[in-house]
Amino acid sequence: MTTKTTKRATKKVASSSKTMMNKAELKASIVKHLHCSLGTDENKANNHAWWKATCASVQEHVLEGLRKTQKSHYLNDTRAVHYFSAEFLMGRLMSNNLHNLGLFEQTEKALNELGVNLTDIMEEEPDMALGNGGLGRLAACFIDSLATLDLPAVGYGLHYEHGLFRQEIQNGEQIERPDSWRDYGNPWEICRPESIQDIPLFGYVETKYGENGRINKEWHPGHIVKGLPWDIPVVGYGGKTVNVLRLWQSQSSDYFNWDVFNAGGYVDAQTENVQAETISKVLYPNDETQAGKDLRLIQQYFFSACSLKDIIRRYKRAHGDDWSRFSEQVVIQLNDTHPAVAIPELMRILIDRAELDWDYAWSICSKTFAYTNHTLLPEALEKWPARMFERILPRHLEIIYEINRRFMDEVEAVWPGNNEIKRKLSIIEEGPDKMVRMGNLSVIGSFAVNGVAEIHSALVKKDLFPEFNHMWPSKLTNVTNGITPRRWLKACNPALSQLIDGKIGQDWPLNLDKLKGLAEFAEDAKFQKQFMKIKRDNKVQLAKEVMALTGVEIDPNAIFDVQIKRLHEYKRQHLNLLYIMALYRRLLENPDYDMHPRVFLFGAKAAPGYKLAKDIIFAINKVAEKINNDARVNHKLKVVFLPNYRVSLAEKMIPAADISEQISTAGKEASGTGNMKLSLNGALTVGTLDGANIEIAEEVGDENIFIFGLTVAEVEALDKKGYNPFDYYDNNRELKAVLDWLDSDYFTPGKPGALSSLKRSMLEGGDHYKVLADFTSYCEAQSLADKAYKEPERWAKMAILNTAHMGKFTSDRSIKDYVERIWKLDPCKVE
Ligand code: GPQ
Repeated sequence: MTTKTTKRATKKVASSSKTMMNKAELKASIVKHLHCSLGTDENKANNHAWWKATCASVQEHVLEGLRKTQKSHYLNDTRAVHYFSAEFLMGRLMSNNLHNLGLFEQTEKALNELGVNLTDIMEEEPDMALGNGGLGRLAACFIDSLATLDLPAVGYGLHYEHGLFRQEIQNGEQIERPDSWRDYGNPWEICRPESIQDIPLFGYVETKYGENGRINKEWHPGHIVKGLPWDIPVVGYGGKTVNVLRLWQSQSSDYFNWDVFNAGGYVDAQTENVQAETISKVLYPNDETQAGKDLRLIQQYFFSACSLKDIIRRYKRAHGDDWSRFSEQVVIQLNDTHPAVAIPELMRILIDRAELDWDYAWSICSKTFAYTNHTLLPEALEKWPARMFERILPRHLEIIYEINRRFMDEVEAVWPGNNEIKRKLSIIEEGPDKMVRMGNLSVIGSFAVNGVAEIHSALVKKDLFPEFNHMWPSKLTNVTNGITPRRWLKACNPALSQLIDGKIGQDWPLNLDKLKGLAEFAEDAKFQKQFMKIKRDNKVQLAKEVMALTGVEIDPNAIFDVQIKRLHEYKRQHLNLLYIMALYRRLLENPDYDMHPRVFLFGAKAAPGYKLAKDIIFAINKVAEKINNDARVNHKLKVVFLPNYRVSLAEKMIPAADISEQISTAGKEASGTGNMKLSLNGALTVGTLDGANIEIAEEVGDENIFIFGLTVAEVEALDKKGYNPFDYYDNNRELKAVLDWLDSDYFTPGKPGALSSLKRSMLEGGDHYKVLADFTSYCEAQSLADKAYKEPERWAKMAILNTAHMGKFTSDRSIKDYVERIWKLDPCKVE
């Protein structure tokens, strides 16, 4: 049975490359680009030139696919989803594009014959790091799946000149350096000056009384900035549909309205004079905190307004001024609240420009938008001071007030006379400084709202938006996140992919449920050996990388225990650190302490202004330094902090991981997606019952995952009762000892107290994230993991079953859920 599938799949994958280019043609094309696009030749070319020439050659196919796709979508007048996101964490594109076009092996061979190594030249590509973490990477996985499933879709975002900062570690501390990903050009993107948009900002609103009693509002903007689109083609797996990620760059338009200035529209010309080019200069490196900066709101408005104009231009080309079909053709997904200002912007266009009446405009608008919530953390829920909003977007604030006024009438109808509920649901937060709540605006202005994992969506309904859920019971829903198996297994773990191909056929990247077929080999000794040999080879590879990056030698026979994600207290890297310190103590007290050697690997960036997060990075590095240089223990224990964690580094770490740390406080991690990537690559999770961990546990079975810690309900109960971290500190000798250790100068010789802020946050600070409460249970789970690793067959079986049961977490499934529950889209095949 399996051979049959293999054959069919081989045919499918091969056919896409056959219609493209054979090896000889590829060689000729790459050399042609080396000569004609780069002006160099085979003797002189370095890896960078080869990389660029290869990109140019691949891009020929990509653009052909793009042209055909756009034509198809146009001719079929398709309904399309427009994914609005302030972040797209794309990483590198070469390997992905080659795999999706079915050209990877051919290209590898062609280059080989030219004396060039594909793996080496792929290292030349800078990551497109236009995002912070999970939210941005989710957007990237989603556009991969949308193209793969032949769904008409456009990703819309910002063309940041500088992506997420490059992290250096100096003396254990994080130093931020600018990320200049485009310094030497980006061979994948296409500039589209023909689609430039003008975006107004600032100024004032004039009220005009028209004929037939209609009151018209006219916004006299103070500035206009230009939005220049850059298109990044997004190649679906199989290479048929090529969608577009359209990113806007801001440019000065030299438009300055003297009229407005003279009319007193400027309160303070100085503060309003935002330099146009700065709008798309930098990505805000705050993950899940709200930066109260003018520029951030301007960025959000800028890309939302550019994108809406772009959508409307395309719609009008087919439907003229007939707005009746707009929401049939257009659905806009708001990736968190960052683009929520698109809601009043569409209302403004419909009322002020198209002169529709309010009710009609609102009926269109509220059928167009859908909103994804990615967090329950109160500090991440965006709010803008109304005064600032008014200064930057005066007309939009008026519209928001009107949306709110009408909405308050609806609330009144449901809860007559209940001012408390009104206060809570209002888009405007009352107080000395009125605030605009973007979350409430998003829920009110959208026809669907989703959380990103079952538990998260349940908590969105129960705790975050219970009244909205009461008013519109079917509006709130769940779509569990997913990851693209093309990048996160096929491309990043080629050896494992080939092993899987040989067992179950080659079509699992499109049908991830097929991985279930591996389960029958979970106890097969030969398969276990092959599976674990690949894991070991990947670990050898990573060990080399670790040596090159940090100079630390690690043993591939040790357990590779990996925690990779943004640095945040709720993600609890410091819980991991306390456990490492506890192991260190145990080994010092008892050199024969029984444990399998373990290497703890971290990758994490901290928001530059997040002091404690940076302190945690410092502490990890200082503890690592001490342990790695302590001959008494370092045959059993090593700690590595890999600098500048990013997509391309994740692609090297994930295939080599044995243990996946997913240890957030229950209720705090909306979903997590790294958890899925690691498990897919055969790492076992040590995790809490939080976010998608819960669904991972359901899929792999309790016996193939190490669950520990308080549940959401237990966290709630503890909070209710009153949580006191000293209860744990005073009653656990080991915990007390490691916490006190942080106060000494053991890890920071001559500088006692250099790590004390961690301890303080977990004691006097109240231990907001319950690190101490979960410590004992975490240690127990880790011991169980250690014990399991000492039984190689059992471990191999568990690892295989993790890979086998990740089918649910393909982003193709997430996208199908969105299509079915929210977007109602039809695929459009491209011939
Ligand atoms: N997430 Cl609000 C981010 O990466 N950045 C953010 O600003 C917010 C959420 C993450 C979230 O923490 C993860 O649990 C999710 O898996 C991820 O979004 C994608 O939904």
